[in-house]
Amino acid sequence: MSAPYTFYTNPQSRGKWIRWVLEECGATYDVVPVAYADPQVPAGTLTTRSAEFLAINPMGKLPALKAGDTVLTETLAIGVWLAEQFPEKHLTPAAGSPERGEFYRWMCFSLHLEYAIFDRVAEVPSSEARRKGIGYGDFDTAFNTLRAHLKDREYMVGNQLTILDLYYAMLLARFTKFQPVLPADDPVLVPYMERFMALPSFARAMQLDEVLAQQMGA
Ligand SMILES: N[C@@H](CCC(=O)N[C@@H](CS)C(=O)NCC(=O)O)C(=O)O
Repeated sequence: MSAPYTFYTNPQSRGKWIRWVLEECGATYDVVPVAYADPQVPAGTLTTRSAEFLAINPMGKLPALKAGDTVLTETLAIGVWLAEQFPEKHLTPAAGSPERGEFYRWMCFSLHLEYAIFDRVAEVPSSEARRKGIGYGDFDTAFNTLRAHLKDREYMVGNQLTILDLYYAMLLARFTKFQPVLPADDPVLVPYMERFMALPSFARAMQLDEVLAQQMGA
């Protein structure tokens, strides 16, 4: 019998986080490796520009997840939905609860932070006019808001782990370690992030992606 989830990924993509979520949830899933479109890729390889993959995600972007006839794209949506498929793991606050409202708040905020980071990487200058219109305001205010929120807290929302902690941990890991636009010794963000990277599911997910990278020659 086939697994309930088909996971389209590349180990060098945001799919790394979905792998972590799948492992944290204890999900059973099939993996479909997708190479980035590149003239060097051998003919016949499934890539982000193959018709077969574009039928899954017309954006030609990874990751994607198939569950029965349903296709999900957008990393955060996939991860939150997966968390909801495993209610026994309690990775999302109860629907309608005040914590669920906070969960949505910090979920949307994380997407704005991502673009604050990309703008910083691209050296997009901040200005008062830009700050008024752009969702994250400016880089320093956005990250100081996150720091102030996390300063005396263990978790992003409420008093227990939610899927958002894993999302923020991965986001912060990427931008303190691999594309370092945030300080590697940030006294609030780094200890927060490291708490979740110590989960066994993180090591398992990274190990599985390492094996996949070797198989793909990625
Ligand atoms: N909004 C999408 C972004 C996905 C995305 O940009 N994926 C990158 C890898 S991390 C990708 O597939 N890039 C290949 C391309 O754009 O050709 C999400 O959150 O999943």
